[in-house]
Order: sequence, then C-alpha cells, then structure tokens
Amino acid sequence: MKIGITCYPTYGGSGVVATELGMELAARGHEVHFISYALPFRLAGLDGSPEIAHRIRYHEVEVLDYPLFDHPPYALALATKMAEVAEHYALDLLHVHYAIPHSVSAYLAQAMLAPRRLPVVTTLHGTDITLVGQDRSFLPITRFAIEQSDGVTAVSNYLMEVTRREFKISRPIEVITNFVNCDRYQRAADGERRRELAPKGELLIAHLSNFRPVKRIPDVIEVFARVRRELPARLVLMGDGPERANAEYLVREKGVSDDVLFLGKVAAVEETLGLCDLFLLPSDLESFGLAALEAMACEVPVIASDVGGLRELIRPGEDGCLVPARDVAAMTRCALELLREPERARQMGQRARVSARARFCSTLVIPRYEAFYEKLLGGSR
Ligand code: GMT
Repeated sequence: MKIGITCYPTYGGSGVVATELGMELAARGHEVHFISYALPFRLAGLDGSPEIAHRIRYHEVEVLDYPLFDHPPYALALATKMAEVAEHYALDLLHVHYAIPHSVSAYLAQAMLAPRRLPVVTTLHGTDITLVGQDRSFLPITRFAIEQSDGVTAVSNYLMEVTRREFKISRPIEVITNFVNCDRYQRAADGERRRELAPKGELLIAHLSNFRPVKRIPDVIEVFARVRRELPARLVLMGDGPERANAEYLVREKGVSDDVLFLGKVAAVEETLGLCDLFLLPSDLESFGLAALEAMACEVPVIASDVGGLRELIRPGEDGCLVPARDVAAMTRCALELLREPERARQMGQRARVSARARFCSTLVIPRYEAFYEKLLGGSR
C-alpha cells in the first residue's frame, strides 16, 4: 500500500506512534509518505536502516508567513500538501494522528481530490480529545472531522469511551492500542553507559515525557527527593517541554541537583530505559501511557497514576503500581518497597516485559492497522 501519514513532528506520544508505525509499515514493504511541517524526530534514527529508509519519504509543509497573518493558516497549507502528495504519489489512503487540525485538513484534501477516492483514517491519541477537543471552540469541528473520517481508531478503550460520551459520537471507533518494537526495546546489559549514569552504583529512576503540566513533573521530583533521603539513587529525566525550567528550579531547591540528569530530547530512549530500575509516570491523565509501555518492554517496573488508559496497561502488583494521581506519599512508598527488594522488582520487570510482549508488540499491533486499512479500501484499489 501507499500510505500518507500526518502527525506532529514534535516530542510527544502521538508523533512517536505515527513515526514508529510508518517505519514498521515500511519494513513490511509498504511505501510511506510523512506529511508534516518538520521531520518527525524519531525518523532521524533511520540513517542506519537504508532498506527501510528507501520506502519512506518526507514532504514538508511550508506555511506562508505574511504580515497580515497573526496565525499562519497551517491547516490549509497542510490540506494542500496532502492533496498534492496523494495525487502525485497515488496514495491509497491518508492516516492522520491527532485529530486537531489534521483530520480537518484531511477532510479538505479529500474534498479537493474528488471524485478520486482518498480514504482517511484518524487516530485519536488523547489530549486531542481530553483537553483540546473539549475547548468549546474546537469541539464542533473535531466532532465533525471524526464523523467524516472513513475510519477512526483510538489508542485505548478508555479513550474510545470518552470520545463517544463527550463528543456524542455513535460511529464505530476501533481500539488499536499503542505498541512497542519488542526487539529494539529490551533490557540493556549493565556496562559503560550504566556507570556513566550511576557512577557510584546508585539506583536509577527514570521518567520520559514532553514535560507538559499534565505529566506532573513536580511529583516526579518530589518522589525522587523522598527516595533519595533513604537510598542512593539518581533520577534520569528524558524529554523536554514547558515544565523543564520549573523542574530545574525544583531540583536545586530540594538539594538534589547533583543526582538529577536532564538528558533532553533523546531519540533512542531504549538505550537508557533498558538500564533503569524504576519508571515514574504520575500524570493527571494518560489515554494510554506509551512511555510506560516502553519501560515495561525494557523490564522496568512502572509506578503510575491510576488514571485513564493506564489501567489497561499496568496490572497492579504484577508488573507495577497504580496509585491515585497526585498521591506522592503512595508513590514514594511503592518506590521504596521495590527499590529495597531488588529481586522482587526484577521479577516485576520481567513480568512487565512478558505482558508487553503478549499484548503490545509491534508484530501484533501493526497487522491490525494493515487489516483496518484493507477493510477500508475494500477492493477499491
Ligand atoms: O502525552 C502527551 O502529552 C503527548 C500526547 C500526544 O498526543 O503526543 O500523548 C498522548 O498520546 C500518546 C500516544 O498515543 C499516549 O500514549 C498518551 O497517553 C497520550 N497523552 C495523554 O493522554 C496525556
């Protein structure tokens, strides 16, 4: 198939899922065209895989910057580029990740190309529904674009149900969960890199996100500071975003800055995740929690908030802890219990990988996307 993919190229779960999906599809022989305003950051790592890279193309959307525009019309430029690429490369379908504004642009591109048929798939990721979509100014158009898409998927049952309830949508929404490449995401052998991160043999606690307020970075730091009083440990922070400056201030204020590593926007997160002892995800909301899945695949037990789709991913007591959001005391208790019992934590991590492998490996999930596409195309190719 020839598949167009649009996503946010920035550091965030939906962009990661879209990029990994594109790379997996290309590895399975499909031709993939990314259409966005910048190169999705995980595509940068493709240099080392020329056999996949030659089936992937990137088309940049340029937005005219004219003094009249306070807000350059990206959605329109994107629609034009989508139609252009679809026509020129004879795309079979367009798959957009994150509803706003991508599904609206796709709808316009589809209308521009008529009577040629260009099926559109929209994948809902989370904040496009739970936060952004509920702004009254966005809700009607998001709802419209979801209704108009030829196929709609959501990354968890939780998100599917919220979308139906809050947006009063009755059309089918297929749940196709986030996935992880179980070959790439594995436990890493302790060695030079672990010694760099933990030179005195400290325990390693990790967090990975786009540092937005919903991720509760201050709770990550507070839990770490409390653990640090009891045990030699270091905190590895991967990612960047609006809460970064505040996080740097907080670690100084709490006197733990020597033991907190801000790694910034890491592309190959598995190389670091696979060395860590514990992963923290204390978000106020997660529709799925891709970062938690990536940690689980690396045999890292996860402590997360008992919210949204995280309940579909983590089995408390088996492969991690689920605690009420913002309950820093409960998170610290769980962290200390696990870090003081390394054998128990190790077994939990191993069970986490078994669960990730059984339910969320790309080898299981990508064929579901392919089947979804095939069903939509329904012999029209
Ligand atoms: O987590 C973020 O803030 C980024 C956001 C995105 O769309 O880029 O992530 C959402 O999509 C991810 C991939 O499907 C999910 O794993 C995250 O749980 C979801 N984030 C939230 O619901 C807050």
